[in-house]
Formats: sequence, C-alpha cells, structure tokens
Amino acid sequence: MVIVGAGFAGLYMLQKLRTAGLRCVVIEAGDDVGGTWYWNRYPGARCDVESVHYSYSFSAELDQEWTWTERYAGQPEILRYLQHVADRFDLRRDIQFSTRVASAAFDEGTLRWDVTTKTGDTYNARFCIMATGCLSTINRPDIAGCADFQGPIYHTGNWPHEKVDFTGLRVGIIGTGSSACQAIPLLANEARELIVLQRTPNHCVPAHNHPLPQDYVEHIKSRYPKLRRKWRESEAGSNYPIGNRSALEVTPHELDLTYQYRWDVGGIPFLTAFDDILLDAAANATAANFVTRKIGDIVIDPEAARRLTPTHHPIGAKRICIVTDYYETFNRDNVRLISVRETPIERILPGGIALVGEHIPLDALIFATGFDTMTGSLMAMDIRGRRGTPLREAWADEPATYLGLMVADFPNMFLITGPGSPSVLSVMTMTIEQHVEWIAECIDTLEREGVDVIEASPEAQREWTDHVHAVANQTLYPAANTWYTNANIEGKRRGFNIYVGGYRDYDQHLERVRRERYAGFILTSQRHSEPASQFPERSAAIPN
Ligand code: NA7
Repeated sequence: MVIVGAGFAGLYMLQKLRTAGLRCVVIEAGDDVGGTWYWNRYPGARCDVESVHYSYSFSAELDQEWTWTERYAGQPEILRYLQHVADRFDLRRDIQFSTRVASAAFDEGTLRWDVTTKTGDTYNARFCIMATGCLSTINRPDIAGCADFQGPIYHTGNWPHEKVDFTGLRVGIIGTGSSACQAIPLLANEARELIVLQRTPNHCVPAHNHPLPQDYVEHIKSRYPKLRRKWRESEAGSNYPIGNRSALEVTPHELDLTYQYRWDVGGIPFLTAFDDILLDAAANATAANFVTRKIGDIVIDPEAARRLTPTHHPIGAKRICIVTDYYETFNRDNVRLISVRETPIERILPGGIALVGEHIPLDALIFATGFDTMTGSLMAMDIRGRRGTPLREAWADEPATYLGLMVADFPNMFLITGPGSPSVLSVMTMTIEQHVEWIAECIDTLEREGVDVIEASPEAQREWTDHVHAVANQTLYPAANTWYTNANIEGKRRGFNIYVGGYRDYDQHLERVRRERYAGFILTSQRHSEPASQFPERSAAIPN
C-alpha cells in the first residue's frame, strides 16, 4: 500500500493497515508528521473544534495517556500529540519524509499503481490511498510586484519553524479568514503598525478558550469510551447541542437570550442555536444581525465597525471564525483596517503596497489567503487511472466521487475525506477514522475473497454526486462565494462538493454499501477475468 500524507488520516491509515499485516509506506512532503498542523505554524494557530473531540478515538490507552491542556488546542500541542501518536505506535519506520509525490499511474496490465516521487523514487503498490487533507495546498494570489518586495513575505499556511519577531515592524496582512483572525490580535501586540487588508469580512464568534481544569479532564477520561460512542451516534458527530426550534418561531427576546447564551459559551455551536440557521435566509439573518450588533458594541470606530460587518454571505455559509479578542483589536491605535473592495490593491512595491490613491510603507507582508481546498493537493499530482486518464481531466467539470471515497476509472485508489464526503463540515478526526476503518475493512474483505480490483461504478458516482448537490441545495451553503464553493480561487470552477447530510446519515450510507457487498462499486477478480460483482441495476439507488 502507498499512503500519501502523514497527517491525522495517513497516520491512522498506516496504523490500521499495518496492524492487519499489510506492507505499507507513507510518503510525506514535510520532514515530520502532522499534515496541516505541521505547516500552519502562524501566531495563534489553533483548532476551532474542542480538543477532546479533535483527537483520535481508536485507542482507549491513547485517550487515557494523553492530556489536553486547553479547551481549543493550539497548533504546537496538536503537533506534539501527532508526534506522540507516531512514536507510540512506532509509525515513523514506514514513513518516507521530505518526499513529495509527483505522479501515480494505474497499470491496467498488472492492476497495480506506480507511484513516483519528485526525487525519482518509484513505488509499486496494489492500493494507493490519498490522505492528502482538505486544506493542504496554499493559495497565494499572484499580486503584481510581489517579487520586488524587499522585506520578508510569509504565508500562514507555510509558516517558518522558528519564531518570527515582528517587534517594531510595519506589517501588512492580506485576508481575514480563520487564519488571519487568529493571527491578527497577536501580531498587533508585536508590530509597530498592523495594516489589515480585508476583501470580505467574516462572522467571528468568541472562542472563550481556557485551560482545561484537572477535574474536567479526569471526568472526560473516565467517560471517554461512552462519550466517543455517543458522539459517533450523534447527528453532527459531537456533543454540540443542536436547537430543535426555528429561529422564526420565537420572540425577539428569546432570540436574544438564546444567541447571547451561545455567544457566551463560544465556538461553532453558535450556528446550531436554532435548527434552520443554515436552511432559511430569514432565520439566518437573525443570527447574522446578532453578530452585527456585537461588532457595533465592541468596535469603537463606527467606520471600522461598518467595514467589519459581513454583508456578502449568510452567517455560516463561510466557516465562521472562532476568535480571541479579534474585534477588540480594531480599537488599537496601531491597527488599521482597509477594505480592498473599496480601495483595491494595485501592486506590491519594494517598500510597501500600492492601493488606489495611497502607498502604504511595509517592512513585512503576510498572505493569510487560505488554500486551494478539497482538490488542490490531488490536482497537484499527475494521477492517472484507466486508459491513462488524468484525474485533472476526469474532474474537469467537477470533482465527482462515489461517497467521497473513490473516483470512477481510478481503481484501487481511495480518498480519505475526499470531495463528496462530510469532511470539513464534520469533526475531521471522526470522519477520518470513519473512512480509515471503512477502507481497512474493505481491503480486508477483498483480500479474503480474492478480489483484485475495486472501483466506483460511473452510475453510482453520478447518483451520489447528484445526491450531494441535492442535499446541499436545501441549505444556504452553495449560494455564497467561499472556499466551500471554490470561489476563493481565481479560475477554479464553482461547485459545492461537501456532503452536508450529517455524520450519522453519511455513516448509514457507508454501512448500507458495506452490508450490500459494496453496492455501487465494481469488484473484479483477475483469476476469473470477469467482474466479481457488478453494481446491481439501480438496487443501490441513493435515497434522497
Ligand atoms: P480562508 O478562510 O480561505 O481565508 C482567506 C482570506 O484571504 C479571505 O479573507 C479571502 O477573502 C482573502 N483573500 C484570498 N485571496 C485574496 C486576494 N487576492 N486579495 C485579497 N484577499 C484575498 O483561509 P484561512 O487560512 O483563513 O482558513 C481556512 C480554513 O482553515 C478555515 O476556514 C478553517 O476551517 C481552518 P475572500 O473571503 O475570499 O474575499
């Protein structure tokens, strides 16, 4: 097996397959484990999902050994956790670090994958498993004059390993997504002057992060097996309380009380205060209005408050930012907010940045401009399936998959949390485990039954992709210009390829497909040189 990537997904896939006695190699571009947590080292980098959720559940011993110290773990702690996992399960010996995959091609003669690295090494494998992550390939817009800038340029998604000291410097930051919103308050503490270049304001909700008290940690640890089971059986894959009323059926007073309560609790559960916030524009507006009022209360300068108020998308249709002191930072004298919609960037100059009508001197520039999400890392490799078809060609219209797990015509290639799965709209660690366990069981079944090849049937792929769209179209997500809809990358085709039916619902699909002997997949046994199982005509139709 070749597994590409040594983040949460690749590490667990390796552990799982190796325990089953299979020979695996993981190929990883970084020089250590961690995936997105290896690269994203910018000041304030922190997960927006609580640490007790955002961790593996597969080992009860690991759950007991590891102690999370904060409600939301910071990047250094998550990286230490993954390093601990790699050591504890002796995973490093099968990981080829500092190696980037250049190409992967399926050989129809041998029914095996040839995986070639950028350094020219080749691996020949029966299965190729892409554990390449959803937010791994950085997006750095090509702004004229970048090469002329005389100071350092950083990207939040590829931050230096050593501390960067901005003391006394004039710093510019482009972008106001989650990464920027976490970094800005800390940068403002250090920089002489911080210029925030904002294209689209986003909704921010306080994290209320805090150290985890020992008695809480002990309580969680004593109940972990039960809790993990409960979270897996829940709709969203977590213990986030989901309101079971419409925001439109309560009084204004009740609305306020409910949102204030969620605001005081902090975090993503703000969005589940009512059950129609992401389904109904009017309900959504009640939540957005509450945040607008909070911005007005916190930000002293009315002009800055106006610029910070999101008007371009429904709340939650772009991932909300979970922050500490973000809005408060704009009350500082050394922070200036510029809307690049109102004052566009003309070019970068050797000593600063030229906006229409103004030149701003800068000593350092930070791109907090996000990622080529969901498909960026896969498209960066030259992946070829049957008849030498490039994945880039197969996905020219959209990244269609069956269940987010496989692509028709790319046999024996699995994706972990690929397009068409719940991925970034679920608790990632849990959906990663769900995919890893499903894939491991699938491979074990194929081994036992002498099946050589598994691949998605084109019909099942079409049906699933249509289903993904149908479910998404019942929500407010697809309408917004966000990285969920690929609108953040110039030239990238718009589309929404995240399954928003919920963790539990998706789990039921996976379970049904497994029970129905991998309905929707074509299983072929070379020995009989004929299909071992065909996609039963319409029997595996996906219920809407
Ligand atoms: P995001 O959320 O994609 O944010 C990127 C930001 O950069 C966003 O404000 C963009 O504005 C801005 N951007 C991108 N390109 C440009 C150009 N050309 N000019 C000006 N501004 C630009 O990335 P993050 O790293 O913050 O977070 C990604 C996810 O990681 C996050 O959602 C969490 O799940 C963890 P836009 O909104 O596109 O107008």
